[in-house]
Amino acid sequence: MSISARVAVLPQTKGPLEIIELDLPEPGPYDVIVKQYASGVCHSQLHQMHSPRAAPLLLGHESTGVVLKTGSEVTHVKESDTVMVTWVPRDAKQSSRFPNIVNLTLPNGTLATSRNVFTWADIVVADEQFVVKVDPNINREVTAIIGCAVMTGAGAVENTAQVKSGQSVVIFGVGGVGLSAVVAAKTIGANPIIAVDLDEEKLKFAKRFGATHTINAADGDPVPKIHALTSHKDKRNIMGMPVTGADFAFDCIGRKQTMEQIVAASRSGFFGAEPGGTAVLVGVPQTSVELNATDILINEKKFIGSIGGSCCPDRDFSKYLDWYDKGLLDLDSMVTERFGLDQINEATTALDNGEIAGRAILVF
Ligand code: PAD
Ligand code: ZN
Repeated sequence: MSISARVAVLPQTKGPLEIIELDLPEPGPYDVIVKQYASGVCHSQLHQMHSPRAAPLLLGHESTGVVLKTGSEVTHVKESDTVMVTWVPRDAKQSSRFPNIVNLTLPNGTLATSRNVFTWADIVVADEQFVVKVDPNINREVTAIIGCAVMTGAGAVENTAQVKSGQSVVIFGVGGVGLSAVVAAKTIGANPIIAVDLDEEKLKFAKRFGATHTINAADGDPVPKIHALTSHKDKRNIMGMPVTGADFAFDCIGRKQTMEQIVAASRSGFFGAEPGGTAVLVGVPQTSVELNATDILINEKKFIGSIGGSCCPDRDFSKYLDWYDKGLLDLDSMVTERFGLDQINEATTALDNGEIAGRAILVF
């Protein structure tokens, strides 16, 4: 018997998301059908909503749920297992198969597409590579944001940048992703941990998660203030000047201005002894960027990207659940708003207006 689901669909032309009831297809050999407990609302979906599209879109890419049905080739989960749905393959190093991208035929015959998964629905179908088995005793709501926000922010710090204890970090943009970067920096023992945002309330909030200093970029250029907080008086750069700047500067926004600021905020090299700092792009850019090539060259700085926090969900999600259990990752505070599926347009509008202090979730 087919399974009926209520799914948020973004029409191809402008307009709000619509909740459409439809019958899900029978799972293909590698598919899993998941009844959902909760899903996060990520800024990446806003980027998709504001971009032109070739077809109606299915959105959302982090959730918790329980398995209802599996395809014939699925072996790592079975009916009634507790799982998380995410958008990074759970063990890409082991699996040579590229995961299926899920599309659904709407009742009017139109094909609605997803980038890989969709989680803004009460029941979803996803490739098994995007379905991670977790302990059945997890908190079923707030842990939904591990599937993107935590993986992306914490993973950027731990996996991509490999920040070490005592190193200095600055994190631009302390929304769901940036706060998770702050938590990982604190857990690793980075110091100082400087949060930069335009919103004073979000900066205060970031201190609760481990930011040691905050800078409101609405008050002027944050870069000189970052340099003032990160000086290495005994080290010299190529110009013979004392070295200042962060070992790692993370952009969890993706605007042209912040992508340029993370390079300027990174420290120069210790001339002849150690290369310069690393600017890590996490926010999804909507423009290209002009890099100061001389600064990168003479100061031996690096500009790198981090996608999905370079995470391996099968390995990393249980670790983040452990951080939550130990009180290191306070998801109960980080999830600041809850909406029902029928309130999806309210949820996305609130995120767009900067009204979500941490991360919003949909609860089914
Ligand atoms: P969010 O809207 O919750 O947070 C963004 C934060 O940036 C807010 O607190 C804003 O106030 C702040 N901000 C905006 N402009 C500035 C500025 N000029 N200077 C300082 N602060 C500013 O978003 P989110 O945390 O859900 O997502 C953040 C970005 O990360 C977004 O671009 C999203 O698409 C991207 C993302 N990337 C990946 C990846 O794999 N790289 C994964 C998930 C999300
Ligand atoms: Zn996301």
